[in-house]
Amino acid sequence: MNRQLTNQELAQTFRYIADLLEIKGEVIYKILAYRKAADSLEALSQPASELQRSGKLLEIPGVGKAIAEKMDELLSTGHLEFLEKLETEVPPELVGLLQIPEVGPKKVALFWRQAGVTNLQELEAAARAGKLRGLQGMGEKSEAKVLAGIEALRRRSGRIPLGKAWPFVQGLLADLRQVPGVNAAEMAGSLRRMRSTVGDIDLVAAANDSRVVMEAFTHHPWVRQVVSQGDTKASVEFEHNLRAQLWVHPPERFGTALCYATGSKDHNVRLRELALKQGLSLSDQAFLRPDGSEILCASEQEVYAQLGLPWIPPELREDRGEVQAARSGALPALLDLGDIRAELHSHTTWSDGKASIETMAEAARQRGLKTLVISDHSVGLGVAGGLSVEGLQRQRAEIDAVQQRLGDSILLLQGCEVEIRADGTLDFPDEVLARLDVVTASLHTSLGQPREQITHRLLNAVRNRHVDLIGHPTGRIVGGREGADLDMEAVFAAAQESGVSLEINANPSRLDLDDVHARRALDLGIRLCINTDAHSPQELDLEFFGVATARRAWASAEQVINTWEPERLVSWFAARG
Ligand code: DGT
Ligand code: CA
Ligand code: ZN
Repeated sequence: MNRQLTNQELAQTFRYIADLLEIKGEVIYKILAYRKAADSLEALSQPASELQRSGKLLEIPGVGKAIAEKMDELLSTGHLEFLEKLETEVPPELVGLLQIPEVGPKKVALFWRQAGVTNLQELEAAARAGKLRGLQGMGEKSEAKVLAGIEALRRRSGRIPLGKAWPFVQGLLADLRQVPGVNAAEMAGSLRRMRSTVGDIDLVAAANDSRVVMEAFTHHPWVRQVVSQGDTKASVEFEHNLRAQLWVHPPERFGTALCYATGSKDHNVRLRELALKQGLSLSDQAFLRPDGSEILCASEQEVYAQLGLPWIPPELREDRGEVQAARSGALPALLDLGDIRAELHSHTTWSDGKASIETMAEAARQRGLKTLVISDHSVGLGVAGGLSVEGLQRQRAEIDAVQQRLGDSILLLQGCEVEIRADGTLDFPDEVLARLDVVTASLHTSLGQPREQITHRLLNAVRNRHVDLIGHPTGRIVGGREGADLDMEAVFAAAQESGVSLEINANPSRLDLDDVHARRALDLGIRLCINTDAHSPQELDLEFFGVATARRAWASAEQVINTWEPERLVSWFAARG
């Protein structure tokens, strides 16, 4: 694989080295140097490979001679001798143990050196056999804690957030596409359907000789373990329990294979029912006529056409009425990322954002946006350095100045992400809200309040006539905490009445509203907005995940206010007061 490593991949490698060194017991400043280099790589606006070509790796902040040499070797050869040697000294799977709550590098080293533990299974076995309690500084209690931590880790890593799986798979697919003889390689399964979490990763490749692809896949440098390997299907495991399977089929059958592997299972069942009605059989292996001859479908379009259907976008394939809609020509005209014209929720250095108003505005403009709402936190969210009333006034002056410099290439509006306090009041009085162009109200604190109380609290914000948007309405964190215990039907009813727009927060760790709530809101005629809540220029790219969630909710462009031109947005906000 001679694809250039990305900054992200280099950073991952350096973090991994730092973890191994820490378990090994290396001096701390070396460990910190690798982590610092990883941070710098992630913040770099230019690919490290470009800096390498111009001999400028040392210009990366925090990168000294030793690390620059390693970067150079990684970028040139894809390998690192130092790391390969280190992996023979410290068992690589020990790094995974650092994920266990309250288990740090010192403990891992102890389990390794004194109990011979080299991976999670062995640690669990040792703990269950009572072999940890006798180790230095350990006792029965701390042994039990390790077991509880392992269980917590298992629960947590059951499903992988979309935001982790998606970028990971882009690298994997790019590598597979470079394998000689590979015609196409695509993601399938829940990942292609853009579910907020995925159980495992499904991939489909088209190639006449499957062996070469299988070999490349099972020997990919990220693979930790090959779980199974057959002629047309292989299954592997990466770090952090991430599993992937790859199906390989000849190009003329790629459409059938991709369609099957994309699922969902229930969608496939519907398709098979339709096939049966026509005397056809549709399975993971092939699409067959009654006489047993095969219908070859190179593309998914051909599969659907055989069944008398238009192609159905993967995000809809959940058996939520899409097959029926396809049959009656009633599939929605789904929103596309290209329809998005505005970002209505972003942060700057005026609160906890990382970039200035001007940098954010420039980044938004470069991404083709025509409206950017600057919506820093209000003072109530102390941890985020929120704005006071006086701060808002000074910020308005800076927004005006940046607007002047940028001319009419992009419209900047002053918003504010106003705290909904624990007692349900908003952080600012109405006359302050009235002066803002856009008001977003969000819950960030006391999310554990009982249902009636927290619902009432949110309803107060929904019904305030100055509030335009409700940010990440439930407060859920994907793979983390559940949303607040809200009576969503009451929230929707109030939103319907007040005309407020509910957000799909596009950050993949939120995706809030989720697809099901968003669809319900749309059915009730509530307008949605899809916002990145960007705290840096790069985060503006997260819109993609929000749009995917909206597509899963059957959203059309018209139903999402971010598709509107500046004039229409301005008059809509103005009309709301
Ligand atoms: P996940 O991984 O739990 O997030 O969900 P999926 O949808 O990726 O499901 P997975 O990985 O078990 O299987 C991938 C695809 O393979 C699935 O979307 C449809 C297809 N598939 C798997 N098992 C069956 C089955 O028993 N019947 C049918 N018709 N299709 C199946
Ligand atoms: Ca899957
Ligand atoms: Zn925000």
